[in-house]
Amino acid sequence: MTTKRFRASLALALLGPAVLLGCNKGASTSGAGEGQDIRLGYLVKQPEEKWFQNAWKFAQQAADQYGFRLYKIGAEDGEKVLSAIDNLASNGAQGFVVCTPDVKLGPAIVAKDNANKMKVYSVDDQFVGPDGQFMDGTYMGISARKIGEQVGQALYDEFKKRGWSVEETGAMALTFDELNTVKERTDGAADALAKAGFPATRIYRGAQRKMDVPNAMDAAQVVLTQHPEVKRWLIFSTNDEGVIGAVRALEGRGKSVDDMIGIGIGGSPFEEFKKPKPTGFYATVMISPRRHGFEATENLYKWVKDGVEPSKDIRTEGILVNRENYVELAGQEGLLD
Ligand code: FCA
Repeated sequence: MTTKRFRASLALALLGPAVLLGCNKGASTSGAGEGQDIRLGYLVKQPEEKWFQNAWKFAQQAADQYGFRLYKIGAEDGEKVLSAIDNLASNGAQGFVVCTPDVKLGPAIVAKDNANKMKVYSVDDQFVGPDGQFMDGTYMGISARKIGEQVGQALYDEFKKRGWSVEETGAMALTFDELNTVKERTDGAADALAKAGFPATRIYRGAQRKMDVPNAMDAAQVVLTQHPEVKRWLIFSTNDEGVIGAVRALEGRGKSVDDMIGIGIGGSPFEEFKKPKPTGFYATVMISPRRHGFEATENLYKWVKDGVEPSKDIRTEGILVNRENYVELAGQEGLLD
């Protein structure tokens, strides 16, 4: 046994009685200082993305409130996730929240947790087993299809409001179908648009390789090159970054705010809303990094400390925000600091 591992085992051994003590006291106790010996991780697949930075911010608030130590780790690929779990174990962590860079890593992550006796709470991207099915485990995700439908309906409403003709309008869907939460979002948006009356045949899909702005720009360029006949665009994607990428690609081709309506998912494009003149980024369905950050970490903390297992599958909701109401609505969520 390495010295590090020995120390980790020692920390766990010392922690045992504290956990039992917490059990006797029940789930509601969280007196200051009680959580001193608890150490948790929060691993994210894309640390440069605002969504994950906000989730970390709120997770840290939970750590400050309950007095546990939080390790925030960027884990962009499989190797980094697995070595991060080993490092957490060496540091005496008892569990972690994770948005995995690849859902197929689920079995490997769970095997490592079991070996290290850590609790794992997956968020956003749900682990998939070797049979292609979701794995049984503790998970908090967004209500992906419903949120996608909100996007599609809002796009249609704005399309009607502007009085655009169907003949000159196309819808661009930038997707990443390998990831279920993302496919559900874009399928939901496409279905809602079609149900509202927009022709499904005028919805054009582009595949992203990664869910960030540069990859969305590339995917958008492909769609735009394939459809030079389209004058005006409705845009939806996996997240805000996807829509911003498409908006920038259209701007690069000389299109203006009057030629596009983009609606994201996330709730972080406030730089777009702050610009003195509106851009093609018309609105976003704001999801809750507070819940995925604070609440998931708080649930994990109580699970470790009191043995209170969280609900296995929590789906969070979204709300549509735009330039007019984001200050109030995002402010209430603590997203403007
Ligand atoms: C996925 C996406 C992120 C965010 C999150 C809730 O992980 O990649 O951008 O939307 O779901």
